[in-house]
Amino acid sequence: MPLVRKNKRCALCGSRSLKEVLSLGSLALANNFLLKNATRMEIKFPLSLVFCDQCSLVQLGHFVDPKILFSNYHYFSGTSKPAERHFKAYSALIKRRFAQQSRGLVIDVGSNDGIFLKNFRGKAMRILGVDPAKNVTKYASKNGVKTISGFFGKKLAEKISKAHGPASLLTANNVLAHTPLLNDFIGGVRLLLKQGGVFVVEAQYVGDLLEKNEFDNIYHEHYFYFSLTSLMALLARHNLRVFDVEMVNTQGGSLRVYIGREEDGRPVSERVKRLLTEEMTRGLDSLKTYRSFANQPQYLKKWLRRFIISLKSKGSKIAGYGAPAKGNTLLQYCNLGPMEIDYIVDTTPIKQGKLTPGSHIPIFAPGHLRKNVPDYILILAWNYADYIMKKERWFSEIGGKFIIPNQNLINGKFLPSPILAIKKKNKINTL
Ligand code: DWN
Repeated sequence: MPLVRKNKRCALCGSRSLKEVLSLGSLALANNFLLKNATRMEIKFPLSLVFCDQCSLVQLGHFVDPKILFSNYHYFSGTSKPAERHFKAYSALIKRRFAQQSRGLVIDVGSNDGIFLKNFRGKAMRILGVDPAKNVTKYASKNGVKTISGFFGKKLAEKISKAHGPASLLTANNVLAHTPLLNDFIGGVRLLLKQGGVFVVEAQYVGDLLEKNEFDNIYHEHYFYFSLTSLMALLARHNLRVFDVEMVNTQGGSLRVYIGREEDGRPVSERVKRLLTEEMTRGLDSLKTYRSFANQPQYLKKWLRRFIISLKSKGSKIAGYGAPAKGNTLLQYCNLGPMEIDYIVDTTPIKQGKLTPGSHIPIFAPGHLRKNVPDYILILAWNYADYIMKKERWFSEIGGKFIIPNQNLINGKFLPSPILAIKKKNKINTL
């Protein structure tokens, strides 16, 4: 695959009828953190969304080669305590609801550092991770999770089935959006899933992206932005049936979708029917809906830039909290660099000492914050804002202020200026 290619045919249904929805310009890769002397070689790639009016799948206008994105990866799920908690609760729910399947071969595709699978360890359980990022999966073995390195698809599924047998429980958490060969991936799932087996997918929800203006969740790793409608269109092509769905609040709002083989005939829950109806009502199957979202990002860009620059003009020091991939879309799109954001702190060792992609802001370990106390903290990992503001409440107690970038949008209406969040007695007040 070339470094980057224009997406000319829908990755789900093959239609050429892809309509541009929005463009965020050309940005550096969101997880390509730089050593200080490497800024000159940095490449930027076009970042835009297109909509397939045949199957309603929202997808990127250009696909960057996944080998560049995922072979040496900077994202370790285990560096976020709330993520640890989420996957522990999620695995407990799965073990309760699908006890029999959890006693068979459990495979997690995109298993990262084993944060989810490690909760399935136990004498009767056979667990197997699959992930292409060798620099991350070596940490999985420390979690007692055996991992096969590689990009999942039919070929690897066949190999795994031959060596380990079919999977009774297959999961893919924040993975489906990251694999450009969607049909090969789901074809591999179909091949590997045992009769009566269950496939569970967690994926960021395009409905939340639109409603909460979470445009910073758009970056080159996320080739696709799923609705239940588009996900079901994909699964139906492989005789797989969604039998239940729930909304979860990770990553700004995600779908958790429960899937079985068509011939197993699992009854479809009311929640599936309700969400499909809601998506029709909201027009998630119509180009107009996405086109009307297109001007939201620039609105937030205008306010956030103006707000941050006004603070800097008064001599304020501003630190970023967390160096998430989403933060690198936000910073680049809003043109915020080291002149505006003095530094960023992040718990991920591999990110510390480097610069953020595109915006080139220095990243330090969390301890740097107390030695260089800022006036404001811009929470770039806003999906963990409550946890972060609680953990760093010393900062608001000394009069520091948190800025949560995407909470300007309250019930679909923009506040006249970015929200200044001060946690007082667990209530966010705006100034
Ligand atoms: O889809 C994806 C999600 C699941 O994870 C991947 N494409 C890449 C990645 O996206 P992200 O980087 O936006 O994910 P997070 O989980 O929002 O990243 C949080 C970042 O913030 C991490 O670098 C860890 C850091 N962090 C921190 O420094 N202090 C997080 C917490 C909770 C903290 O207290």
